[in-house]
Amino acid sequence: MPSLRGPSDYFQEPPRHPALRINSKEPFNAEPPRAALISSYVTPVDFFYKRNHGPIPIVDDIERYRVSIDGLVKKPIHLSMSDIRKLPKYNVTATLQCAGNRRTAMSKTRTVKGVGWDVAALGNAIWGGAKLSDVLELVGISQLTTVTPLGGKHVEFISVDKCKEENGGPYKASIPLGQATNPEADVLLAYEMNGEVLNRDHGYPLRVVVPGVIGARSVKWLDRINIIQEECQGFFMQKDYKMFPPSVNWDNINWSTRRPQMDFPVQCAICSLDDVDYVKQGKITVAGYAVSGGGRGIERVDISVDGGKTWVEAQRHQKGSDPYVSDDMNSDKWAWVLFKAVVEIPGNAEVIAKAVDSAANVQPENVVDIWNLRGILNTSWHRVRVRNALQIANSNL
Ligand SMILES: Nc1nc2c(c(=O)[nH]1)N[C@H]1C(S)=C(S)[C@@H](COP(=O)(O)O)O[C@H]1N2
Ligand SMILES: [Mo]
Repeated sequence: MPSLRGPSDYFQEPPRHPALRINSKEPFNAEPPRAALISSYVTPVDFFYKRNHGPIPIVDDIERYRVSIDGLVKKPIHLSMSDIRKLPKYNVTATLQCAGNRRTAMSKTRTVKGVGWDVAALGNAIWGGAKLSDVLELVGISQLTTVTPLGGKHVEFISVDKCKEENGGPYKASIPLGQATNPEADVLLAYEMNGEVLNRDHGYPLRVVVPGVIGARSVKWLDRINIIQEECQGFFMQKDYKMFPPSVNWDNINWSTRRPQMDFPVQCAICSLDDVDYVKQGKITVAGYAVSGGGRGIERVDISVDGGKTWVEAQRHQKGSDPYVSDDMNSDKWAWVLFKAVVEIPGNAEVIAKAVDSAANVQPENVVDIWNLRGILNTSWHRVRVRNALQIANSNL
């Protein structure tokens, strides 16, 4: 069995890159600087955001590590890492995004509860592992099953970590059985990230990756897969990561009225500029990422330098240059695209980016319209202010 530590034990955290911006130390929550995030199409593990709800567990005896699959199945089993490695291995390029990405900007209109994130609580990695649909076949659940003979309709993932929100119990989440058994949904039990063994921060030895869905459902440090009738009743499914309307506050909230958030909506952010940035008058490069959930690709990204009156279309980074976007949309349907536009800055300006996905969904214009008390899914148009460096310099004379 993995050795477990208590919720206040943060004395054996793994080493982390010093360039990460730390939003909370215990539990460790950090994101890379904006510019570093878009310096490569595949995010290096060191720069990949880290989102935890407790200390990083230590699974030190890999030979004895087992994942159990039980619940509403006829024959529960225990799988070792070598059992999982024997299954066909898939490499899926998928962007993982925390539902809290861009929360800090949302809290500026009205206070929200949650870890403050800038625009980099996401990353794009090549996840290597077994498909959950293949794993479930080992317990007699065939592809595209939505309900098992024993009434199982959801697949719950239970971790080995310990979180205060679960009163010291493990982090957990679930997805519908139909998604878990659909090979096209590409849900993985991943043991590799960017071709390397998954590291402790990201879920060593095994994590779930649910492409196109908010990061909260991609459970790290997997201990158990439980086939259940109703969706997981854990804190992070029922009392967190739900999208409420702007009228709901902490006095009138009724958690059971909403579903747990799954797919994330269309999102983009400018990463080549900080808010506020000082630039010389003239042409500047506006670059960033765009991504949508549910396997919807990005159709285009629009850039404005006049508050949204006029727009120009951004280019995707070309294949062959680094970073690139695959021509084969199918293989990268879960991944972000990196965009770039060269625009003329009139002086002091607000630079705006908004993305459109393959279903023609567009980001909302204003953050107030999607404000919610947990501060999730801030996908409003991304705005950064630029100031004319020369004007500022002259005014100081
Ligand atoms: N066991 C466990 N899994 C977890 C979490 C956690 O705290 N414990 N955090 C979730 C959240 S909210 C996100 S956004 C992603 C972050 O994954 P990363 O740290 O690999 O970027 O992991 C998810 N899986
Ligand atoms: Mo998250």
